[in-house]
Amino acid sequence: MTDEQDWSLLKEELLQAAPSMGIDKIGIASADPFLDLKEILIRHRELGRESGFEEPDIEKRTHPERLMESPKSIIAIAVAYPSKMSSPPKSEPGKYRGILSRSAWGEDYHHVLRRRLQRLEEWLKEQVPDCRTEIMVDTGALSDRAVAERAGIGWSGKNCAIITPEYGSWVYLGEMITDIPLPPDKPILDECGDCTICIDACPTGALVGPGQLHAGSCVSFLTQTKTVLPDHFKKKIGNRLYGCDTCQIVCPKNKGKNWTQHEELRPDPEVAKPLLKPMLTMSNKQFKETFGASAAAWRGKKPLQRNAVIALGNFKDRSAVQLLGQLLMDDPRYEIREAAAWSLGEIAGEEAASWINKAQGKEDRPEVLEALAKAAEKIRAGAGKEKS
Ligand code: B12
Ligand code: SF4
Ligand code: SF4
Repeated sequence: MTDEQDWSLLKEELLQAAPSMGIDKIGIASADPFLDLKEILIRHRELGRESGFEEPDIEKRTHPERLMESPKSIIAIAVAYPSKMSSPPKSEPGKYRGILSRSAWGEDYHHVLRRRLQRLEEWLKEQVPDCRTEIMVDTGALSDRAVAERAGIGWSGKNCAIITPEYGSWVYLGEMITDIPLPPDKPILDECGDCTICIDACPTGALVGPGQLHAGSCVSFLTQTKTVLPDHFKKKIGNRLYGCDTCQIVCPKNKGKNWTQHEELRPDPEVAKPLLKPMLTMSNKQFKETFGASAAAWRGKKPLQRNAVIALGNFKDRSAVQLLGQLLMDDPRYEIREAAAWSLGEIAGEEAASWINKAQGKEDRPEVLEALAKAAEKIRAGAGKEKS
């Protein structure tokens, strides 16, 4: 690398080369510390709004120089993904389906973006052989959104998403820190204006203010937990098996935006909207074969199965009672038995009541015993109402 090199020209060439690398948008951020974000992250933590999935070291999150010696710029990329299925299968009684969020359709975006960034890295090293680079997608220490915002990829919406004028918020983000001093871009204008549609539409009120998420109440987070979910959240999950798209679906900036140019990101409808009942009995092998390539697999089989059990309860699917009853009796995971007890209480009827009764004589986990008692009471109260 020499001082005489023309970095503006290299940037121009980089922008021109990006589409051939499968990158939809590219921008440059300076590698200066993210001091405003630091304040935000400290307050976010103090208010107990973190999800626990973030990098815990706030210094690392906000100081690129902690991640690479003498970084000079950060190349931010965005890759657009589909928001619509071309032929979505329909839920029908006895054949109800769950849904994965769009961010988990197609191949896991971590791999897709990493490949794009590796191509970019190869290209850069051809131009500047001794340059240093560090790639990050989601699991890196930096805030991908703060980098993208600074690099002019999009503005930070009230739904927290980075919204690009071209692709809406249906974009994955990634970045590369480098010691090449590429000239930085400017952030773009925030176009949310007076709109509050996303905040009003959030099913759990998790958007506690513009761009402020209480992660613990966000359905996307809840679907990714492995624990017993409070009953009021079980209702809110609906048939979501992984993630939540509500605050993006309602956003007017996403109207008519559906990006299908990347083949590997297109959904297989049977994976993105799978039948619920077969999920209850799937083996580890079947789980890997069906969901293993998706970003929805990172927490393993249990959360998806728990959410499928809950979805059947939300659909009040009578044809699932036998399967749920068997889970209640035999599944070694108490989180699954707890969800099955809840769902049987929602579905109600004599068959459900009989399974609950049977399980009450066998169960020893307090969480499940509590769910069984509530379900039995719910069914009794419902049956009483029907008679009167
Ligand atoms: C932890 C995490 C989660 C957590 C917490 C999300 C959150 N909003 O904090 C959970 C599990 C809930 C989650 C859910 C989702 N996630 Co997520 N998640 C992350 C992760 C790993 C860290 C995010 C983080 O640090 N949050 C803490 C907050 C405080 O910081 P931040 O969001 O990074 O920074 C912004 C805010 O601070 C905001 N802000 C703060 N104060 C204020 C005030 C105002 C007025 C405004 C306007 C903004 C604002 O400005 C910063 C810059 O935009 C990132 C990857 C990464 N390494 O950055 C992906 C990431 C943010 N997730 C992503 C996605 C796609 C999602 C989901 C849409 C998935 C889904 N369909 O279910 C949902 C969206 C939920 C939502 N409304 O945010 C994408 C976002 C892409 C985009 N276009 O914005 C990322 C960047 C992954 C990626 N590489 O593509 N996620
Ligand atoms: S992802 Fe769903 S639950 Fe989370 S903030 Fe958006 S609408 Fe609310
Ligand atoms: S719904 Fe409205 S307020 Fe929310 S992100 Fe979209 S434009 Fe901004």
